[in-house]
Amino acid sequence: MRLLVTGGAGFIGANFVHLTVRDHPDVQVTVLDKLTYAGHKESLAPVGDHIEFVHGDVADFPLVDRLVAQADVVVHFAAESHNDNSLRGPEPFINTNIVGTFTLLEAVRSHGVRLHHISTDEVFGDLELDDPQRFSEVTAYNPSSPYSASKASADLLVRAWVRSFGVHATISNCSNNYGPYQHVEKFIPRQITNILTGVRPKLYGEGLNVRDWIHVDDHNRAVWTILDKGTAGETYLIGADGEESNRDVLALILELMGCGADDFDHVADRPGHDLRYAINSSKLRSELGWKPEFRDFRDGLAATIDWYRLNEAWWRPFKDATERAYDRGSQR
Ligand code: NAD
Ligand code: TDX
Repeated sequence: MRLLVTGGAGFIGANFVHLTVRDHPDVQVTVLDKLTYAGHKESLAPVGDHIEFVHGDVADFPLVDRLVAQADVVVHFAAESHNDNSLRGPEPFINTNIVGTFTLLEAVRSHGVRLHHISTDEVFGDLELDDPQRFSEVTAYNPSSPYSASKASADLLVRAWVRSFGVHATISNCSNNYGPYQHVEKFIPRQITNILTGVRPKLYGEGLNVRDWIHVDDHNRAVWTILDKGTAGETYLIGADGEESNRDVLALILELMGCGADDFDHVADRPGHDLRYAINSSKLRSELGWKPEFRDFRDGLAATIDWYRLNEAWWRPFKDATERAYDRGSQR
């Protein structure tokens, strides 16, 4: 199989390429990545000899058309992915997440190539803390931020291309990922690398917001399950029953890293901050037989902390610029 992976130099995409090279050695992988501030070729160094890397934009139609023509399957991770950036400057989110997905859809339509589109639970908006319902495949779209609105737009384009043009596509909406190679702008790596560089961790507001954490390898194994067994036109939600408040996650990081329970700062809350995400992944589990392998969040988090301790050479070059961008944006 010839597999085109967009955004393969980012956090989830790079972990997906590692998993693919390890578990599916018969698959020929080409990565298309623009290497924005969030893309790092170094994240692909361990598998560099086993893949082809193309530096380019998913919204560049001639390039995408040529690469898609040479592929059997496309897995589409490329995106602007950070909510705080989408509040500071939404334009790249429209270009990459919406126009980029449109570009890819036109190419897979023209060449009859299968597409798996990677999306997020944020398209559904948020839940009350005590809501007994979780997000499922039938939950209505209600995105809150420019980022989540752009991902929702992309999902709707995929659905329309399936229905109107018979494009062979599947969609997955996953909850918050953690693990190695995640950019230090994101909550968990930001706090770990703050502690490692002597900066106090930053908790937005009171930290009562809940995220549904899943290890990135469990997400990527679910994507492979959908590639192997999923039905064209279907959407699958991916989650590992990992709900935690931000306050509790930070408390665990502080404990695991030997800090005091109060060694952090409360900072201004994110405007429009979604309160709670929670995924019901029973369709993926019952129809396709997937289940997560990381069952203990504490163990997964401890392993992630170790990875950041051991891989300072990977994150150090962009740590200071990330914190400066936070300083420029607001109190955060
Ligand atoms: P990331 O920001 O770490 O990586 C994104 C990658 O896409 C980078 O390598 C970047 O260079 C590349 N890219 C950006 N614009 C591009 C363009 N125009 N053309 C080609 N490449 C481009 O993001 P991530 O956290 O790995 O997220 C990957 C996907 O998973 C995204 O679609 C995101 O919406 C989705 N997702 C993320 C999470 C999460 O918790 N991080 C959860 C659910 C879904
Ligand atoms: O310094 C921080 N302090 C803090 O309290 C940061 C960076 C975040 N937070 C809070 C905001 C969120 O409630 O932590 C939570 C997680 O924040 P992010 O890591 O920015 O993730 P989130 O906004 O939940 O979105 C993530 O999950 C869904 C990914 O970034 C998206 O790409 C994905 O679609």
